[in-house]
Amino acid sequence: MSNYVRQLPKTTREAVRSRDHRITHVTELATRTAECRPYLGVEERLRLFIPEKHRMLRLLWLFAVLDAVLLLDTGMLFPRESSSRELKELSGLWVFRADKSPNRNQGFERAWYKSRLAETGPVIDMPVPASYNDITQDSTLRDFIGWVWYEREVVVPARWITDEGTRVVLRVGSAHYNSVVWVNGEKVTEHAGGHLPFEAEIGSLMRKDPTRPCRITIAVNNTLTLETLPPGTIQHMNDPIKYPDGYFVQNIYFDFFNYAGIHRPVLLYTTPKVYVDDITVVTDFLDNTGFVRYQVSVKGAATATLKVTLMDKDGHCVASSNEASGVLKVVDVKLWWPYLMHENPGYLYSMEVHLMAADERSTYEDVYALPVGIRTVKVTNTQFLINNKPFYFHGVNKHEDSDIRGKGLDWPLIVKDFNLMKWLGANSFRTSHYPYAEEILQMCDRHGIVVIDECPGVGIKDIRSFGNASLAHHLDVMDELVRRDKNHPSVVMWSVANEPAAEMQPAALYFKTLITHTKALDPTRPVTFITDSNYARDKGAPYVDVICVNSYFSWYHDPGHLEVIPIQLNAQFENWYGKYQKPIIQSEYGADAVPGLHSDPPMMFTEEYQNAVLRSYHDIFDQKRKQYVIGELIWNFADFMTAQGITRVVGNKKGIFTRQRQPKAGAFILKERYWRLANETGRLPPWTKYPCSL
Ligand code: GCB
Repeated sequence: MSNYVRQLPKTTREAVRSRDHRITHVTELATRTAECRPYLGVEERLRLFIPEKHRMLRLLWLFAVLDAVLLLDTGMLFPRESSSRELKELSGLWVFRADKSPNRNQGFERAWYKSRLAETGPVIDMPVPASYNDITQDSTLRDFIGWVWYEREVVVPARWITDEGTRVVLRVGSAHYNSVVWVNGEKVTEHAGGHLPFEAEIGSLMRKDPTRPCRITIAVNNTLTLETLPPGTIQHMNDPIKYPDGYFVQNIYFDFFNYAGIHRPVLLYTTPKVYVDDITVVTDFLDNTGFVRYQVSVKGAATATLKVTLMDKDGHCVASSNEASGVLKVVDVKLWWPYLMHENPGYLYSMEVHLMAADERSTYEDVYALPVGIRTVKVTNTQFLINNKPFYFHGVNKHEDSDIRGKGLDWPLIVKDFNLMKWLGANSFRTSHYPYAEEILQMCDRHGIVVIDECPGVGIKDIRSFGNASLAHHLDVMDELVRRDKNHPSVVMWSVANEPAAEMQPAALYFKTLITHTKALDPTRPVTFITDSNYARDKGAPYVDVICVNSYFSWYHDPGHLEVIPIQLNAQFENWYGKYQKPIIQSEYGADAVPGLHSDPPMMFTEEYQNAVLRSYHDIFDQKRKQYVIGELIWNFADFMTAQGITRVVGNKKGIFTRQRQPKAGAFILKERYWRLANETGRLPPWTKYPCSL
C-alpha cells in the first residue's frame, strides 16, 4: 500500500479499530433479530396493535417510536439564526494548495497547519463551496488524488470571545472525502465521508489568543478505498515501460466524476453554553387531529426549563408544552402533502423550542425553530401511502453536478432545478447516489417534493467491501444520515445502497444488518436499496420494504433493439412481484442522447432513440401501475460528468435536460406524461393551469 493511501486513512484506520467492537454487537443484533418484519406504517401498526378506541395507547405508541436507537451522542441540527444564535458564513475565497509531493504527505510531515499556508509554498484562490477539480486549467488538479489544503482567516465579533457563556461552533456542510480540521494550528476534528456535515466547538481555542484572527485550516483527501463509501481502489502501475515512476490511478465502481473539495458551506455559529442540541419529531394524525411527538435534547446543563410552541404558517400558536418530550395535539390539522397531490402542498408548521437555564455564573436562553410537516407514510403489498392516500412517484434521479462548480452547492442551480422539476410535473426524486445538501431537502419540504434519501453506498461491487470494516462504516453513515435528515417531511424512504453486488454470499447478512439497523434508527420510514440483480438471486431484497429496480433494456442489454423492451420489462415486473409481493419502483431507466443528434428510424445516442425508450417503458408502466408498480424515476434529470471512458462522451448523456439545464426532446415527453399522471392521480393546485403556467 502506498504512502498516501496509508497516510490518508490513518484516521479511518483508527476509527475502524474502534468500530470493531461495535460491529460484533451489530452482527449479533442482526442474528438475534428474527426475519426482518415487513415495514408497517404508523396507521397499520396502530390498527394491528392498538384498537382505534384506545387513544391513550395510541399516544404511548408514538412515545415508543421515539425511543429509536440513537447511537450518536450529539445532534446535527441545521444552523439557524435566532434571538440566541448568530451565524457567520465563510463562503467565498479560501487559500488553497494541493499536496503534489510523491507520497502526498508533505503537508503532514511539514505541519502546514502550523503557519499560514502561503508560507509553506505556492497557493491559489479557491472558492468555497465548490469542487476544486474544474476551477483551474490544470489537468493534474482536475484529476488530483490525495490531500488538498484549504485555509481561511476569520475575524469574529468581540462578544463571541469575551462572553464565556457562548459556544462557537465551526460547521462544515460537507467535504469529500476525509477531512482534518485545525484552528490556529490545533486539531479540532476529523471526519470520514463526503456528503454529510461535521462540527467542532472552537470557542475555547479562540479565547486562547483573542487578539489574533482565527485561522481555519482544512485538509481534504478524496482517495477512495475498499472501506470508504463509495468504495474504490488505488492501483499502482509498476511497469516502467508503460508508466512513469510512482504512477497510480484511482479506480471507482460508480458512474459519476469523483469531484472533491469543500462542497457545502462552512460556517461559524453560536449557541449559549446551555443549548438545544437535538430535536426529533414523529408525526401522525387521526381524523382532523394531528399529533407531533417530539423529543428535545439539551446539552450543557443537567436541568433547563423548556417551552415548546407549535406555530402555524400565520404565526399562531396551535399547541404548546413545557416538557422535553411529549405529544403536541393539533386541532384542524393541515397535513403536509406532496406537490400535485393537494392544492396546498408542503404545509409546514414551525416548532419553536425556547430553553432557559441558569448556573451560579449566568443565565442562558436558547431559541431554535424547526419546520415540521405533519404526515404519515405507509407501505402495503401494492401501494405507497402518504396520509393514507396512494402516492405514485413520477419523478427523477438527480446528481449534484454542474459546470465549473462540480458538486459545490449553488443556489441559482438549486432554484433552477426546482423550477424545472415543477415544470416537468415531477413530484419526487431520489438523491442518487449520496445525501444531497440540507438546503435542497428544505426546498423539498417547502415545495412538497418527495424524496428517497440515498446514502453513498454506491459501487459496492468487490467482495472485500462486504467486510466488517466496510459494514461498520456503512452503519455509521446511516447513523449520520438519519440524524441529519430525520425531521424532513419530504423524506419518505431511506435507500441504503445503489446496485450493490447483491448476488454475492455476504450480501445477505450485510443488508439484513444494515436495513435492520436503519429501521431501528427510524421505525417510521420504509427502507430500501436499489437493485439491478437477478430477482431470484438477490440476497438483500428479502429485507427491503419496496423493491426498487434499475434496468436499461435496449441499451446495456440488446443495444439498439427497442422491440425487446415490452417483453423484458413485463417479465422484470412479474418476476419481482411474483417472488416478493412488494410494491415496485422503476428506480432507473433511460438512454443516452447527445443533444442535437437525430435519426429516424431511431438510432442509439439520438434524441429519437431516447424518446422511443421512454415511450416503450411508459406503456408497460401504465399497465403495471394499476397493479403494484408505485413509481417511475427517469435516469437522469440532467447530463452529468463522469470519469473518462469509451462509453462516455464528456459525461453521461442520459439527461432529459443538458448539463446546462436545456430540454432535450425527451423532457417534453416526460412533461406530457407527468402532468397527465398528476391529473389522474392527484389534485392540481388551483393556480396551475395544466400544463404550462409554471
Ligand atoms: C446505473 C447507475 C447509474 C448510472 C447509470 C448509467 O445503473 O445506477 O449510476 O449512471 O446506470 O447511465 O449507466
